[in-house]
Order: sequence, then structure tokens, then C-alpha cells
Amino acid sequence: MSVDDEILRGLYEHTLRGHAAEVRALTEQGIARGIPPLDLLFRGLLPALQEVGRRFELREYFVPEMLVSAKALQGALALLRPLLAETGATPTGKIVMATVKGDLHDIGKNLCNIMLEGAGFTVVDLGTNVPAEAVVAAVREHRPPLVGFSAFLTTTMSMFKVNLDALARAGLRDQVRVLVGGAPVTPEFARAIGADGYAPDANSTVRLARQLLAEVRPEVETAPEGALP
Ligand code: B1M
Repeated sequence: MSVDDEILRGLYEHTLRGHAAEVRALTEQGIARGIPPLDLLFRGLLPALQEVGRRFELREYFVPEMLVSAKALQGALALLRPLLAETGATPTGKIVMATVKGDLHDIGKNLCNIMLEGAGFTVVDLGTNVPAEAVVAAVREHRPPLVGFSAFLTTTMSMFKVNLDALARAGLRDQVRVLVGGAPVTPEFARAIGADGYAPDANSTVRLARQLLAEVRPEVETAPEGALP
């Protein structure tokens, strides 16, 4: 096995076990050796989280194990963030992003944010467990053309509609394009609740955001594809 493969393997194993210090050290080593950040992410770190989810379903892992693995991955993400976002893309539009109320999952949203920033978007991240009132307040304050909602639980997906209704009641719905995503979300669900778009992963979120931005602001010249693999 090559040194690079050992680093990727180590990232997988240590993320799976929630060893934050080792994950950080291996990420630093990988960066220093010139392993592409997207390889560290997609070939080392994220497959481990996938396996964590599988073990959780099998009741081999419980919430504490999920939590330490997620924390270990987030440490690596902090190191990778500047590299992933470094594309020199020209500024485009603003997007308000939130994980919906009742939902604490944010790694997927944060990845979307990093890719969006890399493509020149200004991201206003409201965090997790965000009530509809906070979304409405942020849209009033920042006047973004785009709003993005993430949900990772089948039980919290229904919050998309709550947010859309709140935007409509505040008279803001026709001023923004709304995109949604998250592991349990489907294009059919997105359409049914009246969202303007759905994306399955971070890369397609950038494509979708550009497309929706062009609809509301055709005068904005959207940036080239940037860091997308
Ligand atoms: Co939880 N969890 N979790 N969890 N967790 C899942 C989601 C689960 C699938 C695990 C399982 O059963 N296999 C399951 C949900 C089942 C369901 O509803 N169908 C689950 C459960 C049940 C729970 C709890 C209820 C457990 C409990 O307490 N009994 C609890 C809920 C807490 C809450 O939110 N109220 C819970 C808690 C947690 C932790 C806090 C411990 C931790 C989250 C830490 C954090 O995020 N800071 C956690 C974790 C880590 C997971 C798994 C293992 C990993 C999620 C993840 O980060 N994936 C997950 C299992 C799995 O995914 N296999 C699981 C990596 C991430 C990059 O992928 O999130 O899909 P993803 O994001 C993608 C796309 O979805 C898309 O782009 C992203 C990047 O490519 N995308 C968008 C995301 N947002 C988008 C927005 C867009 C467009 C695209 O437009 C705006």
C-alpha cells in the first residue's frame, strides 16, 4: 500500500472510531503530501461516516459513537475548508442556508456551504435547528435571492413546508428561490412542497444555485465551475 493510500485508510479507520487527534494529524499529513482535498474528503472521511450510519442501523453503534465520528470529521473539515473554498471564483449571489428546526445534522449543509463559497456565493449560515421565524428575519435582513434548507431526518423534512409557508406569510416568497436537500429528501418531495429546486449533493447544489440565481438575476454573470470535481 502506498503512503497516500495508508493516509486515506487511516482517515477512514480513525473517523470510524472517532479519534479526532489522529484524523487531524492524518489530514495535515495528506495536505502536506499534496493529496487532493476532495480525495481526503470523498475517499477517506465521508465513507467512514457512511459506515457509521450503517452500524447505527444495525445497532452496533449508538448516538455517542455517531457523535464522536462526526466531531472527528468536523476537525478535518476545518483544515480542508480553506483549500476547498479557494477557487478564485468571482462573487455571485447571496444565499441563506439553514438546517431546519428539530434537526441537528449539519455536516452535509456545511459541505454545501464550502462548495458554494468556492463558487463565489456569499453564504449566510443560520446553523442547525433553525426556526422559521429566524429564516424570515434573515431574509428580511440580508435580502438574498436564494434560500437553502437542509433536513436529514424523515421527521424534519416536513419543516421545509413550514418555512415556505412562513416566507409566504411574510410576503417574501416571491422574492427568493428556495432549494432543498439532505439525505432523505427526494425531487418528488421537493416539488410536492413547492420548493424551486432539489440537489442530491454539494456539487449539484452549486449547479442548482447558479441556475436559480440566473432565473432571478439574469444580469449576474455566474462564475465558472471552480473547485467542483
Ligand atoms: Co444522525 N441520523 N441522528 N446523527 N446521522 C442519520 C441521518 C441516520 C440516517 C442514521 C441511520 O439510521 N442510518 C438517521 C436518520 C433516519 C431517518 O430519519 N430516516 C439518524 C438518526 C435517527 C439520528 C437521531 C434521531 C438518533 C437518535 O437520537 N436516536 C439523532 C437526531 C438528532 C436531531 O437532529 N434532532 C441523530 C443525531 C446525530 C448526531 C448529532 C450524533 C450526528 C450529527 C452531527 C452533525 O451533523 N454535526 C449524526 C450523524 C453523524 C449521522 C450520520 C451517521 C451521518 C450524517 C452525515 O453527516 N453524513 C447519518 C447516517 C448516514 O448518513 N449514513 C445519520 C455525511 C454528509 C456529507 O452527507 O448529510 O447526506 P449528507 O449531506 C449531503 C446531501 O444530503 C446534500 O449534500 C450533502 C453533501 O454532499 N445536502 C444538500 C445536504 N443538505 C443539502 C441542502 C441542499 C442541497 C443538498 O440545498 C439547500
